[in-house]
Amino acid sequence: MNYIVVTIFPEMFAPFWEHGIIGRAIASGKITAGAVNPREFTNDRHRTTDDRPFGGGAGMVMKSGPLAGAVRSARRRFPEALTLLLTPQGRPFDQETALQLAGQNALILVCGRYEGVDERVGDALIDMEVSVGDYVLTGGELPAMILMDAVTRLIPGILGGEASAEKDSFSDGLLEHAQYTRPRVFEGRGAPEVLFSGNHKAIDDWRREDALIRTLLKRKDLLEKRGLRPEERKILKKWVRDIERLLDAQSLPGADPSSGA
Ligand code: 9D3
Repeated sequence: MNYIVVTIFPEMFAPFWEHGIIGRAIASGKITAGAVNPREFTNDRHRTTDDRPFGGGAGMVMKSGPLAGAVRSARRRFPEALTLLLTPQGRPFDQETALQLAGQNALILVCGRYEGVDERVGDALIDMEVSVGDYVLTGGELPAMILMDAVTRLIPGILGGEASAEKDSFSDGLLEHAQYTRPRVFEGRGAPEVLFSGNHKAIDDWRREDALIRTLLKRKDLLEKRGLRPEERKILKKWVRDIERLLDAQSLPGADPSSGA
């Protein structure tokens, strides 16, 4: 994968490209990453990248000439690249989009600033518009990093074998089960006994049940979208019955109303 970011703030990307899994992928040559600054494609004394909107109103618009010059320069380097504009009006970015983009050889990520880019630059040069969620940011730079982060870890050979992307919770449509590590008791809180049992089947079963319960409690929308397999429905129904039995048994006595509990 080859990334080229079109941005008036290229310095924002250096720390992102130097660290962690992305940093290692670049160091090993599995991906390349660079930036092109529209400011390099200005001719005026002040190297202006923005201008007032036709029709008036608050804010500024990214000037078409410098932006188009930068995108065309990126395209000359990777003619086969898909050109994406990061914009709040774009298609909501999700794991499926990330997987599709991971199959590309090159991505040009155009970061808007100010109130947005001149519409005609979009029409002439942009293949797809992408948003990272329904909240207002100050520009497309952080969204571009989010996109590169999600896409890069899906490229074959980037993650180590044990943390393979196929095992991701989102690729199965469920949230991940709870995780625990040492110490065995942390500030008075223990961990589920089954995890110390050495019984791998029991541990797998517990993790599947925990993933289902957590998804139901935290992200019902994900379960509704994905549906339940028959055995998963059974697991959740057994969980509900277990809670019912717990409530019916005498182990949870009624509270004393005078205690205020
Ligand atoms: C406050 C300005 N808004 C007009 C009512 C429009 C607007 C323009 C530019 C809002 C945000 C931005 C800057 N954001 C992005 O460039 C951006 C973004 C985002 O804000 N949210 C989610 N995804 C993205 S991708 C790019």
